[in-house]
Amino acid sequence: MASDNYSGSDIVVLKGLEAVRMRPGMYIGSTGTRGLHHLIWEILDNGIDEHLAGFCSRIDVTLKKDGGIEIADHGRGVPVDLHPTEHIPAVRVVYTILHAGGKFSNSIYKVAGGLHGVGASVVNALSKKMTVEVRRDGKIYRDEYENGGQPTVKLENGLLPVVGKCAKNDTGTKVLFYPDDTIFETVEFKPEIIAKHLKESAFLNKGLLLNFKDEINGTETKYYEEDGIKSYINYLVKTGARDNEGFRTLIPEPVYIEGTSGDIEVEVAFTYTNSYTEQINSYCNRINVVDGGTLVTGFKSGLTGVMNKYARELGVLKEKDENFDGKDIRNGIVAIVSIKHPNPQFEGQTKTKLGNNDAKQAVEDVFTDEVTHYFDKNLEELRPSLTIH
Ligand code: 0RA
Repeated sequence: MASDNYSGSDIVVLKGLEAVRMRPGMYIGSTGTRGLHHLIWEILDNGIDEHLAGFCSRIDVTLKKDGGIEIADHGRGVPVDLHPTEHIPAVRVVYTILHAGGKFSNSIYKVAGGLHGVGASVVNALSKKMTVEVRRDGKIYRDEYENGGQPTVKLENGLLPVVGKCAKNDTGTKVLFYPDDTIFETVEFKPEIIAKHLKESAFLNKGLLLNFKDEINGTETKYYEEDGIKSYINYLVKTGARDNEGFRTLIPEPVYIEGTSGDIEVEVAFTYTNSYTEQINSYCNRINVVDGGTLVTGFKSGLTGVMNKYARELGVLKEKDENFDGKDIRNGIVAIVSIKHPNPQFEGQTKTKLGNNDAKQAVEDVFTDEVTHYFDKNLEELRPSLTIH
């Protein structure tokens, strides 16, 4: 009987998950295609956190023939020991208790805003079936849930039974789930949406291998970007092409800089093209902040300052000349600004704008210092580009 599976905290568990099922939009934005795919990103983010913590270099995403989706990371494996206050296995806490995810995140750069980081239990709440398999210490454990997160595995002294053995160094977490078709308008995952997201994730997480197996169409694709956002710039220039030849870049290779200011990590890559527009893509803790905010303001003021400084040093601007306007300096730029912030404040109606004031200063400082180094080292190569066109 199901009642054997329940402990004292189960009422709280079911109430939390029931709240998600009553108002799914509040947790994942929509019950359409976008919300449906958000479920995948939510589980994937946990594996990426494990990569950021330095324990996972590969994640496999598999679209199953029966419409389910499986995300297998090769990290340490979610802990399976007894949770000190919930009295159920820690892994079951992560997948059934609302907002428990954050406590388990091992990254200091938690994804606290917008629709991200709502936790794996939200995915479970919105699934008709979910299986979590953990490999740790040479043992395999499996927990299973149905109808929105109700556990079906009987615990033994509060713990999950061992269902198999594996090599000691074979560790990780594999999550397979089937979205609930009574909640979503459609439960059909779109391979092209998954592929695009994995490609973007590979650019934003250099050194992480993302393997996508589409069993419905019989294809397998690997996404891996050694050079991270620097390669992303080349990709954006190529795909943003106006004609068959694409935009022409005005410098041989994108400029790439990284550095930290306090506990804020900053990465910027940019190039100049012969287009008349500017494109600045910004990310905080890997989330695309499409409306920019303080991190973009910091980048812009850093760029304006550095460019004017060099224009004067190189004599492009004479003493009597006024400084170049920021807008003119950004003409033709393609840039990516990516930061990691321990306490991001996502603002605006859609939570797609960064509000932290310290992010502006951090980006401006790191950018100015690092680009100054970069220019001093590469000035001969860049000199032809620093003249007025
Ligand atoms: C905290 C501690 C440990 C592992 C994880 C979190 C973890 C969570 C997830 C979620 C998806 N995949 C994951 N992989 C790992 C382990 C700490 C230890 O081994 O000492």
